[in-house]
Amino acid sequence: MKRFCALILTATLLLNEGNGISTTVNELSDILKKIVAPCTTEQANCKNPALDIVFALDSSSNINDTEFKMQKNATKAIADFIDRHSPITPDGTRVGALTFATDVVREFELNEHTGLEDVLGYIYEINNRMGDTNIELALETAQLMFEDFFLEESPKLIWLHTDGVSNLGDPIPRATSIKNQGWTMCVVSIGNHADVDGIDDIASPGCVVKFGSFTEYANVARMALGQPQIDILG
Ligand SMILES: *[C@@H]1O[C@H](CO)[C@@H](O)[C@H](O)[C@H]1NC(C)=O
Ligand SMILES: CC(=O)N[C@H]1CO[C@H](CO)[C@@H](O)[C@@H]1O
Repeated sequence: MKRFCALILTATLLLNEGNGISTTVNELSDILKKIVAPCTTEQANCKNPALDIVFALDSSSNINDTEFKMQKNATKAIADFIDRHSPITPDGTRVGALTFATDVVREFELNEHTGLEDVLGYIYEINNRMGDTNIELALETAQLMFEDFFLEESPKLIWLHTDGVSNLGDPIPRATSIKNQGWTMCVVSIGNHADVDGIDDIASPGCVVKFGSFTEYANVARMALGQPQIDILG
């Protein structure tokens, strides 16, 4: 009980970081559960599906190395959360990752790492780069990553991070076509954005999460997983 109260207190304190309204631990975990574990307790013969997930990490110039590390830490916590509900196995959930700046690097493919530890290790190895914020190309590449190792039966999720508004091309038509295929687009928005509407147009309904900083995102993601907060200095 004491621990539970401490958790609520920390969650409330976290809300005050940054100026916008941040996503809470409960909200983040509800959003993730709805996607990765759609079965409710009332559904007797429901089996949570194996998913295909592509993490898109923003590595544009305005993200420094500390922030990029926090972005990776948060991504690892999200991967861990997903694995608990929908295990990453050779026949189960598959995870790929890309980084985007002016260009895009396919960091690892959906068929490359078939266990949580491997996925976490390879997320850790991803390097920060430099450049603009090309969300359009990130989405196009994520779509290709699904198509190159296509599994009809697995629901698709793009978990895209960005700390800025896309400044190369228009991502909305691509996002719309992805959503029209029945795939889910979630956007993690970091910082205080003028163009919040743009982000809402990219994301699937109800799948925008917002944090004042990458550290806050990492802390909320870890708390959703039931892990202690990280040292801010990392
Ligand atoms: C990185 O950015 C964060 C947030 O803007 C800032 O607090 C931190 O001092 C920066 N770190 C470095 C090493 O520049
Ligand atoms: C930069 C940073 O805070 N890294 C942390 C990420 O999470 C692991 C545990 O999963 C910590 O050990 C790192 O210090």
